[in-house]
Formats: sequence, structure tokens, C-alpha cells
Amino acid sequence: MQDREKQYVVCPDLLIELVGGSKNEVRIRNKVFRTWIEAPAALLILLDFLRQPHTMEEISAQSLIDEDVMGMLLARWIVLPAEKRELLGPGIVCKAKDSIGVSCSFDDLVKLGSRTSFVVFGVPVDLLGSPGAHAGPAQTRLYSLLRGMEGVCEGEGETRVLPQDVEILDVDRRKSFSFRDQDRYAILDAGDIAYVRGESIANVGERIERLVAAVLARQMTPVMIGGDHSMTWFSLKVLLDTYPKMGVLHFDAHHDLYFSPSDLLPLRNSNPFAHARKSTSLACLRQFGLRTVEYYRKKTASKTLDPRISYWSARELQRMSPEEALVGLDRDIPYYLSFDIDCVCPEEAPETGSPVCGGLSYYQVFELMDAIIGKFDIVGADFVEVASPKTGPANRAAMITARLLDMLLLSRILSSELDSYLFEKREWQPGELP
Ligand SMILES: [Mn+2]
Repeated sequence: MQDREKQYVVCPDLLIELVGGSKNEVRIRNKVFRTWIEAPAALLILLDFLRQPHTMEEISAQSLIDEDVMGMLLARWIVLPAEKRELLGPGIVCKAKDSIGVSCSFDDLVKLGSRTSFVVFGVPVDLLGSPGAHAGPAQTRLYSLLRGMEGVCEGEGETRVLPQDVEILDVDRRKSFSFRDQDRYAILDAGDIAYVRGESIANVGERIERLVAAVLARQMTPVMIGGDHSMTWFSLKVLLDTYPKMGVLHFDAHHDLYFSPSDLLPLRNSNPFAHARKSTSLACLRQFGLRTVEYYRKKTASKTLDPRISYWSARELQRMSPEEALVGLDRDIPYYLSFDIDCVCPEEAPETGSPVCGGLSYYQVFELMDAIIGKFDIVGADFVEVASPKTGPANRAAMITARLLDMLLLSRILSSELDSYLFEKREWQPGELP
């Protein structure tokens, strides 16, 4: 089953404990992935042997284990192919400087039971696109209203919910959100995906996939802050593998379906949806805000029509209501939402790597988002391509992104109409000083 040349090593940071006081049985845990096995203590000889990389041939020569046991050890993340050792070295995520909602480590996350919640995570990586988007997670968190909320934490991390005494007044939408009596509602921030400068992008991708899978396994909703748009593919891939039929709502100036003439299709920030198209689970892709003008050489371009893909250009959207823009989309399937800030006009959101003139206004994306989160079942989302501020301290791209992100994160909380901005209970008397 395994390649005889392939080398294996033991996973870092395993926890080893004796089972029930016996000296012959041990439980070996992988803290990062929260997997474990119970095995005869003799297996520790193998783990010791695999501190250095060895092939299956060498392992068999020591009569340590056979290939079936090896398969099980690989599946439970006790042993790794040697080339993947660096994947686990830095862990899956590291704590971010600021958190949106309640901060939650990967270890905490895997302890949680399922609940109505969103799990935010950042991917500060822009290696497959225009440089600058690595700043996206930090910049976007900075403008979130939900930043640094103290959570309630009970039973050794078993419950992490929002503070019960906080109310959020969204004056622009005339809504008031209260977390009271919503003890199953949590907004968690798992931090940023670990990335060691110079390491392979495949490692970053695999960490994203691991995290998203862990979030989905607990019926929670992953929300990624990019990073460049290529990172979308790692998260979207897991969702497409989970749901047999899923739609994608995609905001962008570019269609991000650019392909290479060779069929190799290396992942770039310009083609995550060309990868998604290969999945039979993709039921539809509706794009909003496109406006590029391009040329194709007839020789290399093979125009194929994919009936699953439809779009409204930024120009067309100028004359459309949000409801019109969402016509024809099946409301009975789950959706992934991918928001690239360059869909917004660069005068309003200049901090992005591939600006295109024209574009949607802040209120156009605001209204579209408001319509989408009220009517569609969003099972995963990302907000990408926010870069560092161009001038001065205000990052307008991050500001808009954070506003839309907060809207999504609050979307499942019951809200009431905000009639007035005055929220003191008793009536104000004329002549009375405030
Ligand atoms: Mn894009």
C-alpha cells in the first residue's frame, strides 16, 4: 500500500499516558488534531525509532509493525510522512493580536459541542497573488465592532458564548441585537493560520482544510479573512466535499476563472473558481461586480459555457435592485459567500492589490449583503484581498469589509426594530437636561 521509498516520522508533541494503571497499554494523543489511539506499550519503541525519518522497509526490518498498523497510525496523526513534519511544527493556528468575538484555540474548538456559531479565522498569506493581502486579517479585525468581546466560558472551555449584557445598535439598519437568552450563540475567533516564511503553500492549505473540517464537524460556520483570493479554494474545497449540492455567491471585479493553457492549473488568486468548477457539488456560481476588459488569443482560449455560472457586471448592478440581482438562485441549497473587496470602487476601497476602475458603491454591497444574509443559508464565507493602508491610519477597504463581516456574524441573532436612538426607558420631559 505505501511507497517503499517514502519516509515516516513521529508527529511532534504527542501526549502519552498509561491506560488504567496498566504498564502494557498506552494511550497516545495528538493534541493538535485531537486524535488518539490505545496500543501496546511496545509501540513506543517504534515512535522512538521514528524520531528520525525511516522508510517502511526499514521499519519492517526492525519487525516493529506491519503496513496495516502503519495505515492506522497515519490516519490518526500519530505518524506522518516525513515531508509533512513541518506541517505540524507550528500548529494549525496561532492567536491573533485582536479577536473578533471570543478568542478560541484549536484545542478549545475541538472540545466544543455543536452550537449556532461562526468561527472566524485569518490567513495572513498573499504568496499566490498581489502582495499586500497578508495584512488583511489584522486590518479587518481592527475595524470589527465585535473585536475583543469578553466571552462567557464555562466548564473548562465547554461553552464560549457572547456576553449576555451587551446590546448592539445598528443605527444604519435600524436594528438592535441582543445576546441575552442566546446562550447557544457564539462568535469565535480561532486566530490566524500558522505560516512559516518560506514554507510550501500546500502546508498553509492543509492547515486551512483541517480547521474548516473541524469547524464543519461541529455544525459551525467557518468565516475566513484573507489573504489573497487563492486561499478561498482550500476552504471552499472542504465545503464542496461536505455538501452534495452547494451554490457560491462571489463578489469581485474579476471573474477569477482564469485558466492556464496547460491543464495543470496552478492555483493563483485569479483562479479559485476555475478549481471549484471541477467539483460536481457546485450547483451554481453567481458573480457580482465584474468589470474587467481583457483579450484572449483565439489559439489558446477555449470558451466553454458552464450553465452553472452567471454574473451581473458592476455596470448592470447600477440599475438593479438587490432582489433582481438574486433572481433565479435556488433558495433550498446552502451557499458559500466569497467577498473580494475589489468589487467595490477603488475610490471607496483603495487598499487592495488589483484595483479596477468603476465598481460597486459601499451602499450597493451593503444592500446586497443585507438581502443575501436574510434569505440564503450561508454555510461558509470569506472576505479577501484587503491590503495595508495606503495613506494615513484609516483603511477604508478594511472598514467596509469589517462592516459586512459583522453583518454576517450577527445574522442569526434575533434583532428588534430600532425606532429611536434614545434608548433610555423613561420618557424625556421637555425642559429636562439630558
Ligand atoms: Mn478575486
